[in-house]
Amino acid sequence: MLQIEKKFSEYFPGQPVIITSPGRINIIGEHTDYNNGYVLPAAIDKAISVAVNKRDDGIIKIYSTQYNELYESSVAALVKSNLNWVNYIIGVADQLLKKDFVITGFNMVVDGDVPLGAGLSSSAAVECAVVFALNELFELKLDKLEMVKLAQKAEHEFAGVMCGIMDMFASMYGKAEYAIKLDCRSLEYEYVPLKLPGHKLLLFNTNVKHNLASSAYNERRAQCESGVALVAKQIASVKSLRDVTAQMLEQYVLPADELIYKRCNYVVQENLRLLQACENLNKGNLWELGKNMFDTHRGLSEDYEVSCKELDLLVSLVKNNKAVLGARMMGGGFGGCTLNLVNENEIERLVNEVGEKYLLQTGLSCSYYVVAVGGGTSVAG
Ligand code: GAF
Repeated sequence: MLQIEKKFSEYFPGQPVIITSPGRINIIGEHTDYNNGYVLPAAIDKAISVAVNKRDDGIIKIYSTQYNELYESSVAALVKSNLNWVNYIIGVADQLLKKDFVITGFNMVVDGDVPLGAGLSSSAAVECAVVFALNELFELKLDKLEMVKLAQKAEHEFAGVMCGIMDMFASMYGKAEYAIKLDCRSLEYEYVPLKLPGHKLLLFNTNVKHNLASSAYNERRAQCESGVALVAKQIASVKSLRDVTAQMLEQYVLPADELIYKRCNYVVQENLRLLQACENLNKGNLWELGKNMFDTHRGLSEDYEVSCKELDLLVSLVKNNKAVLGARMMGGGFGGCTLNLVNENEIERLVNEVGEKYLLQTGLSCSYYVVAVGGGTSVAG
């Protein structure tokens, strides 16, 4: 019996279905998803699981093993909870109800090993697990893309972060050993083999999450939209930064607003960089791929300004290390993890060295994880 099944039987009667949904990394393509650009995420071998069965009395009961808290509400009276973790779950139920699906109540246990607040999308993993579970339980017949969109909307409305589609897409569509090259404009995607002979992807967790994260995220999104509006005044066919070139930015945005120019130029360059990075990955040019990652970090830190001193420190500590091909902050920013492409024989030495220096300079210890790329949301077992 799985651990989560045992927990479920302590709290609820009956047999549950169990769904697991992974966290994600992103090789490159940061802050491009809500600008209709490209991303290159992959699902990881750390996941959120939910065990769930149906009730017929209109009641929802949820127990979180990570928080050791029990939540209860009636389906008819779902409102935002002051238990933050709950909102990612009932936000999904709320979206289903808004689409007129009938949810008669459920019992649920949530568990998982995606580190929370580490920028590995534990929230998207929860949302995908829940929408997948409720789809199974109530036979809603939603396809994967519908579930992804619904999970994203739940995050917008119940968590208040105007996130793009990347995290949910990666969690739902993940495939072992592959990254997903997703075009966020057309939603066409392609699995790209993540062949890194002799190398591994290593995450360093700053173990900080600055408060600014969600307000700054929404602000960056608005700044990109302002840039698009400035270009669209001149070229009506422009709908997003995906339709904008560096030259258009220089011509129409730079004279009007330097800060907006900096933000938009980062996004335009990042899309180009992702295409180069995919080519480098396909050709096995790992040093070049690593260089793309360092360039992305510079852009995120200096132009998009979503990094923080802890992330910058972790990148600078590995920058001239021969064992590290590339490193960058990953995800929304203001904390969480850096992603490092490293020589697999040097990992132990590297983590000791970086850990010591990070502690010395910040007073914090950093955790690390060697990432394996796993499959997407599915029924467990
Ligand atoms: C967060 C968001 F949820 C994603 O949609 C994406 O924008 C990412 O930040 C930055 O690339 O993870």
